[in-house]
Amino acid sequence: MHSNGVNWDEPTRVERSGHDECPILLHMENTVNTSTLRRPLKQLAVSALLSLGLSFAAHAQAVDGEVRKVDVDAGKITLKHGEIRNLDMPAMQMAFRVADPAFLKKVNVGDKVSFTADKVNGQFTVTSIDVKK
Ligand SMILES: [Cu+2]
Repeated sequence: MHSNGVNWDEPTRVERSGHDECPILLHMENTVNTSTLRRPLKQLAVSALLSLGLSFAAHAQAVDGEVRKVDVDAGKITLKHGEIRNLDMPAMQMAFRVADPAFLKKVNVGDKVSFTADKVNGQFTVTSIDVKK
């Protein structure tokens, strides 16, 4: 299941062998288990939102985080983050892809950030990020 179900590519493995192994595996399991249970609910929620004329993107909630690593070559950022409710993810440290490579230019290791994340093509992806003053 780990090799087929979820697309963790090679750069991620380097991270996992370091310090992130348990948390990432933990929330991979969570994601697999809850996605089948929650699908009907999500579809209901989507139709409800659409019928109200609200944007579907509005469900991604801003999350506090701290930048731990920026990997421009791999297009990844490692964040220590708080709970991400829209991904059913507890607080942890992990690597994300980024929706826009420009995100990696505007943050530095140690920055406190506010970001949104979603699952894009099966991969946890930062969809917006801002450094907190
Ligand atoms: Cu996480």
